[in-house]
Amino acid sequence: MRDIRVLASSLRRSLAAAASPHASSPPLPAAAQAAAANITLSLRQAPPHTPTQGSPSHHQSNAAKAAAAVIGGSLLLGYGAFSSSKRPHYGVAHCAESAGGSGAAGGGASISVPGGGVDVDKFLKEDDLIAADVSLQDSDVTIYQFESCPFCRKVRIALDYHNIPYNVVEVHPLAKKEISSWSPDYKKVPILVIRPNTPPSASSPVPPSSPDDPSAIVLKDSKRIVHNLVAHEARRRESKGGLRGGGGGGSGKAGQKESEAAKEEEKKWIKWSDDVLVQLIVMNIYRSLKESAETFDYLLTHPSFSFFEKWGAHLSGTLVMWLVSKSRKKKYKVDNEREALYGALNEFVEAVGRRTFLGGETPNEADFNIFGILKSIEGFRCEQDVFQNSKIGPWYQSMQRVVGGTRARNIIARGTKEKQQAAQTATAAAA
Ligand SMILES: N[C@@H](CCC(=O)N[C@@H](CS)C(=O)NCC(=O)O)C(=O)O
Repeated sequence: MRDIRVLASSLRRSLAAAASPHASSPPLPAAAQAAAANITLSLRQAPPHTPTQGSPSHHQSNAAKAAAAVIGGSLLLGYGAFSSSKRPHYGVAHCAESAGGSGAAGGGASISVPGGGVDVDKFLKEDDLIAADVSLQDSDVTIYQFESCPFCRKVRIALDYHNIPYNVVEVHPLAKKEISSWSPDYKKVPILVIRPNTPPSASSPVPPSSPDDPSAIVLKDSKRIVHNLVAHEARRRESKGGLRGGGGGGSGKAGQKESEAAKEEEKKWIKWSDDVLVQLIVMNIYRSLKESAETFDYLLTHPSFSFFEKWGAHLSGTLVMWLVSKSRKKKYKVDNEREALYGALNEFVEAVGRRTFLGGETPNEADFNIFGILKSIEGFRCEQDVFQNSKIGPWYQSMQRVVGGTRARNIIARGTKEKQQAAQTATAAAA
């Protein structure tokens, strides 16, 4: 019931705002009627048009567009989220990727993972997708992302840790126009585009002209991207005579065995991060309409999108992901999503044991993946709860310390300044 009230008030706010972004509004019923008359199922091709501010037709069509965006978006997204396993491409249903593939679920699976989970080996097969002579610190590196996407944060964390400066392009979760022209077949984020040994473009990054653009290395899927970044940087360090980080293992046969065991352990927890942790995060950050709206609030303050793009995606995303969270709970047989999340994190902490990181003295890929996923809920209610109720704090702080600040050149922090400050204070206090 409370959920319905939150959605109703959110919709009311949106319609009222749509009717009157700057000036006085037409009466709501007229706006709603206009909306009903103008509903189209596609948000993608809203014609660019700039009617004179303040004219009644401007207000009416604004309201109509916003409402059409919400309803049309919800239908599209609902379809995207609940249809077959070939789902996808209606993006606010983001981060709802079902586990699929083969192999046993990863370590510490505190929820049962139907279908065996993600086939990690597939993504970890190649580690040389970035040529050895590429200095990422001197290249033009761009991540195409959604701000609250856990998969995207994994990549940003790996870039930050390795001191690789990068640009961020925020992709609109419905239209995805930022990637659709050059990545027609893969419409998920993150995508990392590297222009080797090229000074970064000063303002807006240049997208590759096509997926096969020979001047760019285009990497897809967070696990593959993190794997290649970590392997590439380790090789570069080694070739300069430095130490290879993570993994553990000494010399000789015993050392080899130890390092094989460490690799297996790392792989197991990478798999767990997608099979278990991401699923639990999705269930938690969208568990009520209020928390679901909080997750999409970044859209409302993001300067890249128009008013309609913001509200259309915010409202439809809030609704659809709330429904997705409910269906995930059922599918994974989770009674209490918060308790399941605390339990899962505690299992990971237990596996880390007396080490600083799962990788030992330095983080390994599993540490990056897990930390990235948790970073995606920064400032959210869920993050505060996690710090207060699980044992993840010390490991999290160690990760924060070694990863350091962001190397993104153009990061747009979430929310208004006041909201960001409040979230930072709350997070610092809780941690
Ligand atoms: N296996 C992919 C999953 C990426 C993914 O599902 N990304 C979501 C955002 S959290 C997405 O782009 N969804 C849009 C869609 O499915 O169309 C990875 O690890 O990168």
